[in-house]
Amino acid sequence: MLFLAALILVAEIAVQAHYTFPRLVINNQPSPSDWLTTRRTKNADSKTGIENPTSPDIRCYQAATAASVATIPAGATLHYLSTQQVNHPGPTQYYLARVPVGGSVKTWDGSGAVWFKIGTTMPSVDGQGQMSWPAQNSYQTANTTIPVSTPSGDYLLRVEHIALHMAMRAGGAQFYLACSQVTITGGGDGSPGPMVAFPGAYGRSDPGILVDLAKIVKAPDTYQPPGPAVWTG
Ligand SMILES: [Cu+2]
Repeated sequence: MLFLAALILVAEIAVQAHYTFPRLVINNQPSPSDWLTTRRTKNADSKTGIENPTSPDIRCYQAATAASVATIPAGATLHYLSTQQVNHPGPTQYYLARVPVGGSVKTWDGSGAVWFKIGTTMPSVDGQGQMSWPAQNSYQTANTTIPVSTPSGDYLLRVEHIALHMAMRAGGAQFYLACSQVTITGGGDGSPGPMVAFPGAYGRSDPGILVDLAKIVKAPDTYQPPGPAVWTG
């Protein structure tokens, strides 16, 4: 009986596999160490996700600011390394928020309606009816691109993966996220938007957060990622 209980516990831990994103990878060049340009998250050790999308933690899940700032050329492709396999089904999304005049990317908290979305992902379903999401089950997040017309300057970059395996009940979706301190160089004169605030962008009952994947698997194009439309530049 004890043996069986231990087996079940091991199975649950193996299935849970929560994750964090401590390293930004820019044009295939990973940051040399964890939490160097990415702000250490409260779940750095526990790996626990956020289940309340209106919590203040939904912005950056931040425990501390980071020592350094990453330089990203506009047009660059990026992703994050993950501490565990990103095994849960769900979208990966990226946001940017420009540091206001007089602020510092090393200290600014990202408050206000200042965030715009630059990337999201959608599911696909194969001939056997198996659903998958970009980068699912790999040790990194899906790629995104910094639009070439993004104005040069200092930004917070926010990555999130939304785990939807429990999302058929309210409060069941899990948010895994982090923010990095970045300087975008060689940018353009685009006008990013629409702008949203975190918290504020998401509600518990948004169609992409309270969602039954058994329905999405029959019509993957109907999935609606939460938050604003992607700004493509
Ligand atoms: Cu998990």
